Amino acid sequence: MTPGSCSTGIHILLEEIGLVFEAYPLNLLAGDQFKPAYLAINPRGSVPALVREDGSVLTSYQSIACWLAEAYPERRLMPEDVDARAHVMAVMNHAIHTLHGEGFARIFTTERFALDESENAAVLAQGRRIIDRGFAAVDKELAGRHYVVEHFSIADSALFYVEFWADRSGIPLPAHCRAHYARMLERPAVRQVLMEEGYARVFAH
Ligand SMILES: N[C@@H](CCC(=O)N[C@@H](CS)C(=O)NCC(=O)O)C(=O)O
Repeated sequence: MTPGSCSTGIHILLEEIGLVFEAYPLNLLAGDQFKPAYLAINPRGSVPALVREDGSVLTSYQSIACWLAEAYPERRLMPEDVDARAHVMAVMNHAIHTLHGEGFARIFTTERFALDESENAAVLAQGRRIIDRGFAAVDKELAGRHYVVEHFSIADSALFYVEFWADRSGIPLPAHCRAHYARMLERPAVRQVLMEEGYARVFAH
């Protein structure tokens, strides 16, 4: 895991379930994810990765989240209803692929998208457009709801980490996303994770 990264969403799920686990922080800016010791765990060189008790490894947000939901069904991280499950997958993938992978990735790792420095401003603007449109789309789906579906699910922790990035980056969230973010910040597991990851000040506002 890396504090304040997408692994924060998985960290929240682990705390919501109440699992006992050890966290190994990676410094992404220093390139820890490309060191052989980590590539041996996750050849894709990204966080999150989860090493299970039998030593087997799960990588990628979605696979870890889905496995946790299946392995600890009593926690109801996935709804039973088939349509609600499909909606959870749709919103989770939207947060991870569109908002994170296409939007925030352009803000945080501009150099990976720009052919040279002259394109930086255009890439940043494109990232911001994708983020604004992406949140506007989720906002409609959140209208009249406390969470993505009737109760907290694996989609909410994914949506939370991109809302958290918006907050940290000064990107205004539309009303329903803002309310969802505030609701998430009230959850004890979310507060605990942010404290552990060094973001106690988030509660100041
Ligand atoms: N789609 C991936 C996204 C993972 C990802 O992009 N993680 C970022 C941190 S938020 C990362 O490890 N970046 C390191 C790098 O790209 O060098 C997933 O589902 O896990």
